[in-house]
Amino acid sequence: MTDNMHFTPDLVEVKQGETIKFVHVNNGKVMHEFVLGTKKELDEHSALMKKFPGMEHDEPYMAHVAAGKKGEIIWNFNKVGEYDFACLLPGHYEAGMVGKIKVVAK
Ligand SMILES: [Cu+2]
Repeated sequence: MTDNMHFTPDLVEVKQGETIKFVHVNNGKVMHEFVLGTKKELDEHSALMKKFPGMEHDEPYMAHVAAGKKGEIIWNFNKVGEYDFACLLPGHYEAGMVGKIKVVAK
């Protein structure tokens, strides 16, 4: 994660049934987060965060990573499809801090 609002890589291909450990390294000077979901879920979540900027949120499908720190999520992908991940901090999502996960049949 970087302050130019980018994830590297921003495309991850996974085989159905695989369990992936994502390790997030924040190379920026501000907080970033990694939230997994469908595009629709992320859009809704982003709107909510704009309404309640101070909202505390922490779920198994997200990691908040302070500047210079590391975060981690372990996720099992049991459904074929396309999913997104994004940093939903206000301004970051809009700036394009998103990536894609393609889950393909094995
Ligand atoms: Cu961010």
